[in-house]
Amino acid sequence: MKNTDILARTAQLAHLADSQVMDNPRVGAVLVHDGRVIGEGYHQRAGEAHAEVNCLASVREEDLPLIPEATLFVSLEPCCIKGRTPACTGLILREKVRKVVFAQRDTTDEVSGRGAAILREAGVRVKEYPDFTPTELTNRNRMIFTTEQRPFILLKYARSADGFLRPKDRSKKYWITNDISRRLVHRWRTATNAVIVGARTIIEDDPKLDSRFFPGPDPRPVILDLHDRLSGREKVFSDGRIRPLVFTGRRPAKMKADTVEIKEKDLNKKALKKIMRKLHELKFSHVTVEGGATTLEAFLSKGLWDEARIFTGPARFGHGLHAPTLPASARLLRSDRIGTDLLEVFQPSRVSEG
Ligand code: AOF
Ligand code: ZN
Repeated sequence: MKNTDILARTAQLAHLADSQVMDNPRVGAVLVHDGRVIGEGYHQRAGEAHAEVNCLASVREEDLPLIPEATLFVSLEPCCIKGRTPACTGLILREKVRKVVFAQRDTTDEVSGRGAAILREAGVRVKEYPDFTPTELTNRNRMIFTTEQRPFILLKYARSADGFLRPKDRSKKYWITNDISRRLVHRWRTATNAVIVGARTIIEDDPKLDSRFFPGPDPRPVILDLHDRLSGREKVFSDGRIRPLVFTGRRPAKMKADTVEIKEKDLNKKALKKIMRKLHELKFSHVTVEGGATTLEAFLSKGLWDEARIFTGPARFGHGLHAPTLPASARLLRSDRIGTDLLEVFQPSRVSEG
């Protein structure tokens, strides 16, 4: 097997990680002895084991003596600093791995090139493939997080067949999408760090904003309550498994949540900047804005979005609250039928890949 074929497997493994890696890169590792894979692993969660650690931990007892004769393939240069976890170079030397093949250099200053140098100085044979860049390793979340100092922003909403977010008569119960779409949304929620909504959505829909219809972690509810309208008795504060984060003008706010004071009374540039700074500080590399109209419009009008997923259900409301419109320059990436619903995925016109 060619080295790049095995690196392709490390990339596949890296790709299994979701946004729980937070600001860390996605990384996969494979240990090969004499053409046979004896270990595999990937980095799953910020602050937890790196790919190399999980890979070496997966080696079966009877294969342990083979480690010094095996080659460790990693999609990223092994780290040489003690971050939230110990340095992988230390582990590699301790386990007496003598051959390492990796694809990309770590972009972290203290690691870039040094991880490889430390291994070489200790007598490990190291081979790099900097030109190996399969799509699984392109990590837009991380790129946006590091270059723009904000998370990747996904917009998600559902509209009626005639373009409304909700009917005029709010007393009537209404539902736009079907159960499969709803489960899909919960699945997406397991792969995002936060679900952002305006206070009005909390008051009118009283959602829990969790991912109970799909196995996986819940996102953190982030609520924009610039007009201090929440009472603290809404479901998201009592039923939720994750403590919400509320941006509010009131301080201290009486609710079971962490609060960030915000003076602006509407979602202008300054307010959005403050919100982004906080999300970046929390190391959120992926967030989802789920509504309502005002909140979605604010992000859209400032061009602050990276992808939009829009459901269109079969119901017609006739009158109501209009769904936001994407700029004419938005590009349709995909369009899928989900039973009675249509799901369309858009990107802003210019998207840098990375
Ligand atoms: C690796 N293997 O699987 C990952 C690496 O704070 P920590 O402990 O997670 O360490 C962060 C550093 O490790 C940083 O340089 C980041 O780019 C790198 N991530 N390194 O050897 C892995 N996820
Ligand atoms: Zn590491």
